[in-house]
Amino acid sequence: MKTLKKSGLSKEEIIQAYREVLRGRRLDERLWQLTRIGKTSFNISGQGAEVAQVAMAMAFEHEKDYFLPYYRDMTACLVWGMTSKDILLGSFGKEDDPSSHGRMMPNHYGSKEHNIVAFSSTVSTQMVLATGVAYSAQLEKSDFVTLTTTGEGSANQGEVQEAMNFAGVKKLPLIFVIENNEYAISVPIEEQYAGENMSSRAVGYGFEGVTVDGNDFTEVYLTFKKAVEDARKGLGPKLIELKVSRLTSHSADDDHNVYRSKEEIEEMKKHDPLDEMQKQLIAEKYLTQEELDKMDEEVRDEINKATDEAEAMPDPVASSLLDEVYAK
Ligand SMILES: Cc1ncc(C[n+]2csc(CCOP(=O)(O)OP(=O)(O)O)c2C)c(N)n1
Ligand SMILES: [Mg+2]
Repeated sequence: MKTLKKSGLSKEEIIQAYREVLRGRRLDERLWQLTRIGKTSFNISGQGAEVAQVAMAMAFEHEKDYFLPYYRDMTACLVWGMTSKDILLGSFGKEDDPSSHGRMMPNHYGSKEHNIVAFSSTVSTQMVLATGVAYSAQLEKSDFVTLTTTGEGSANQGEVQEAMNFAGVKKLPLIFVIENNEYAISVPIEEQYAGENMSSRAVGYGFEGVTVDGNDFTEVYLTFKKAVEDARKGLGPKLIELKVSRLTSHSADDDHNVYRSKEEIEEMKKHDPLDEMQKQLIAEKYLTQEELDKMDEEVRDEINKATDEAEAMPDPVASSLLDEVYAK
């Protein structure tokens, strides 16, 4: 694994990156608690992918670049500008939920303010939409870059091939990401695809693909930084496969102990990216254990406050049902 220092980021930026990783983890833990005590209906989480998502999102200019995420990308959406309260408003299904005003399922992130385009539950359709967004940058001669993500199972949907083919033909400023966590619900990768990896598919569409260890903050950051620079220069799309883990069940509605062995789960937890980044921060003397503990307290306080505030907000009223659904 590369050192954090090799990322070229300042000490402040690296500490901020870790704070985002921690925020993603603690907020997701809160979302699970809320489903378990019956206050919310659903959660699907990115635990195990936080380091990869922070490093990925940090490589973009959030004021102008566009993001079409998928349901596990909460931590990336936080880096892109959404707040813990925004996420909780969606989870509680409140009127002020920026993603859908409480109309959509939780975890379907969107924010007009932050150039995050809300997506469908039909997996991978965001990839086709993303080609449209990226094509508009080219037609309008704007230099914004578009990022879109999906899972490795969903990457086998037909429209992903259509999206990549069109992006390759038009040399769109678009970065495709596959977050490969080795499961599509209960289906392991051996039953999903026969190639050695997923990034090699890019060659068939005329652009470069790479596979990166999602626990390696620096490697992920530098890979995206170069891809974003190239896309902004007009050099076309890239496919980046992030090898991540899924530390939880698929969602709040299943139990992975049914289809994963105890040993497999224990082994995966030994490589929790949050723990690995903490070790790096200490070894490279960015933070002490005491400072890490203090930050944890601060993040927990922030999430407690955001939970109380979001829960106290008004629910949507029936008379507003069709507001925001159709264009005026
Ligand atoms: C077109 C379509 N088929 C099936 C589903 C049901 N579904 C939701 S998530 C999922 C698994 C996706 O696995 P993967 O792409 O690996 O992403 P992960 O959840 O592992 O991040 C499935 C089959 C769906 N939402 N849309
Ligand atoms: Mg998967």
